[in-house]
Amino acid sequence: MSPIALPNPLIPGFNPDPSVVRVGSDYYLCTSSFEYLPGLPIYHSTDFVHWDLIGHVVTTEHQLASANIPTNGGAWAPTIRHHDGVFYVVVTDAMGRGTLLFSATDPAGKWSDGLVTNISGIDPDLFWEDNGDCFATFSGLQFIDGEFGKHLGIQQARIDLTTGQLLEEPRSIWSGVGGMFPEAPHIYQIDDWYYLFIAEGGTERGHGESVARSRHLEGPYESGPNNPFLTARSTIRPIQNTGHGDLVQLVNGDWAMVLLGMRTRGQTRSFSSLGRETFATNITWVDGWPVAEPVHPTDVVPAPEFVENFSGESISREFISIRRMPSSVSTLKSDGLHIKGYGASMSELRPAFVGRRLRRHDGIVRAVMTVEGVGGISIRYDEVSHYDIEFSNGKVLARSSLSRVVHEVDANNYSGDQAIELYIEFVPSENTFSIDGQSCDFIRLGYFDKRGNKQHVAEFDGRFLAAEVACSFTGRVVGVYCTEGEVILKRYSETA
Ligand code: 6LW
Repeated sequence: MSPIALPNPLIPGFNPDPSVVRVGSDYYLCTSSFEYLPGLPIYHSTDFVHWDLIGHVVTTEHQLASANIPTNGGAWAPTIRHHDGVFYVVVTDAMGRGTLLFSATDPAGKWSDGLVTNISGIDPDLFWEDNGDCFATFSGLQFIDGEFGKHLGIQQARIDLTTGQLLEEPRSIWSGVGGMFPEAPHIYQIDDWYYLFIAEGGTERGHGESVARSRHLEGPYESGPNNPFLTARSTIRPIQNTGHGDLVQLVNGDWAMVLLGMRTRGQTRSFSSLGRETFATNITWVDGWPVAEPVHPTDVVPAPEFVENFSGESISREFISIRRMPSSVSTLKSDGLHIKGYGASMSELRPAFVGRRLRRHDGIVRAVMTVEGVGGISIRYDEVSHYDIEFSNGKVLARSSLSRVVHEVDANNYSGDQAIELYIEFVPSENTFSIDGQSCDFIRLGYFDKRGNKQHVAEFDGRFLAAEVACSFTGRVVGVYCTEGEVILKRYSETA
């Protein structure tokens, strides 16, 4: 039987550091969310091909140190596991509360508040021995004052899940085959072996996945014969940065690994507009070692489209806000989603913003809104890297935060109480060796005039909003903001 045709990306839009667990015929997958709330999305599938967002681990600001988290910090690299009827997510709240342990009986939520563990490192994993003892395995990258950046290799210790405390001194069990930042460990027991999967080489182009095995959980671990057994480094494959994998046995008995990767455009210097997404690949076993197929893009599931008319009882689960919950800046009423500004612009840490992970490379985001005050659509990586298309006082303005460029045009007699439709459009580059062809895309910002024609206000090079250039670990997030007064958002779409 041939392995199932996996869609790649498996989950488009910024969804790095995936971890997956199968419970019967249900798969649950969790990814990193950094400073965005709700945080730690849980995706569900019954066929491993179609995935629905069913909920989030983090649905209140206090579960993470979200309100004040620096950019790059927040929810990093969760592991999701299921044991004795309980789901666990163990995760680093980087530069925040530390390494946290969440639990729930229903993976859609509600999850616990998060126990603070004494794990000193990142990328924690949980593994249970048959006698019920639980072990935490993690990357010993130190974040504590005075030791910042020191790396103790992959560490392991028994953990008490009721207190979150390690029951012994952690021991170093392996450090990979020499790539920088050995991280993202996961332990599996298969036949008579304990397998340790790790990522190494850094999450950029050198990224890869390595494996070691032992007859004993605590080691010694023997390195696999072909490490890293999965990497795209020094190749021209369209999916780069592959690594940070988590293994799962599918219902049909086959093995697959979910992992992060980046779809890039350009040539030797290429750019990834959406950041690190979730991919998957088939795994086979040769002489007791995993062999991974290189990760190829497939169109098993077409690029998604999204339309929200705000006519339901609640807004789509896909909406996220920055360092706060969407409900703290927006209220759903019969005429649309009301977003209230309080003076914070998109260059500040906690703007009044409600958006989504951008999931398409090409296409257009459109938002119909009334603006009493100042508001618009923003495409952002972080507070330093964003482009905005904004309406206020009868004018439409396009802003590039990076080059401090602002274009402003009269909006053909639109006033605040009339709905205006703003857009941000993505035009992928030709992917050739010409100067333009080496970017990832061009981003056009504008509005629809009263005859329904597009009026471009500005076009910016997309490579400045790409994972290789922006400082943050995330990807593009697009949404509607209000700096002052009130925006009433009536329709929001992301389509071809
Ligand atoms: C994640 C780690 C990593 O914890 O980036 O560089 C962190 N690698 O595995 C955030 O995604």
